[in-house]
Amino acid sequence: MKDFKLYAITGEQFHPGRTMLEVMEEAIQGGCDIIQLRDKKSPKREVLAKAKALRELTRRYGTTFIVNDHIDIALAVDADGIHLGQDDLPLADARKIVGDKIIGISTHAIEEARQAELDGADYIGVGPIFPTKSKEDVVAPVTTAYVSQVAAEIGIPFVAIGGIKLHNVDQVLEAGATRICAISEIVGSPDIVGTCKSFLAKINASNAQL
Ligand code: TZP
Ligand code: MG
Repeated sequence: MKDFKLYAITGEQFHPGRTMLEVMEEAIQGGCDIIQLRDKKSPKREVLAKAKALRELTRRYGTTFIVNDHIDIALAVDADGIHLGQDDLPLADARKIVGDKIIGISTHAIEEARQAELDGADYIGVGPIFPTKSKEDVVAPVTTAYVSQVAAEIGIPFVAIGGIKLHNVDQVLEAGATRICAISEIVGSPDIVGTCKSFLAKINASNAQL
């Protein structure tokens, strides 16, 4: 897959009064190189409509587009990939369906990271690093110690997620992350472009030291 540094996920509850499309377009303009549609509440047809619109937007900008949970929707709109959790379809079965599309897997412990790499995941999510209100099925924060473990051991790309803000991202980067994912800090920002640029400046500065 094309490498990436800043990964934004939709979270419509964080921007009342603004449309998802305008918010995600600003995230792209700020430099996010992956956009994920994550909608666990809407009826499937509405998720499909959002996926179609986001596919159109991301195509226009050449931005990678990932759909959370719904493999069928990802295929229907020709998304670049899917993101799956530990309770979704197993990777080997998902791979049979999506072929060479990107498959990302959420992991919360090193055993899950090792398994995802073994099974052929294209990237893994590592989190939640810090407490977060953006995820309903609350998992205890994995802390930056898990980031360091993954950085030391895992060969495929990984992205840190969960409670990451401009004020705490340096800790995550210092622990070994080179890619950052956020929902609320990006889509809930009054200055999305500025927030993304600040994230990228920190990521780039940290990665330049490697
Ligand atoms: N997976 C692990 S933490 C999380 C997801 C989807 C939510 C991240 O949201 P935020 O607002 O950046 O904490
Ligand atoms: Mg899922």
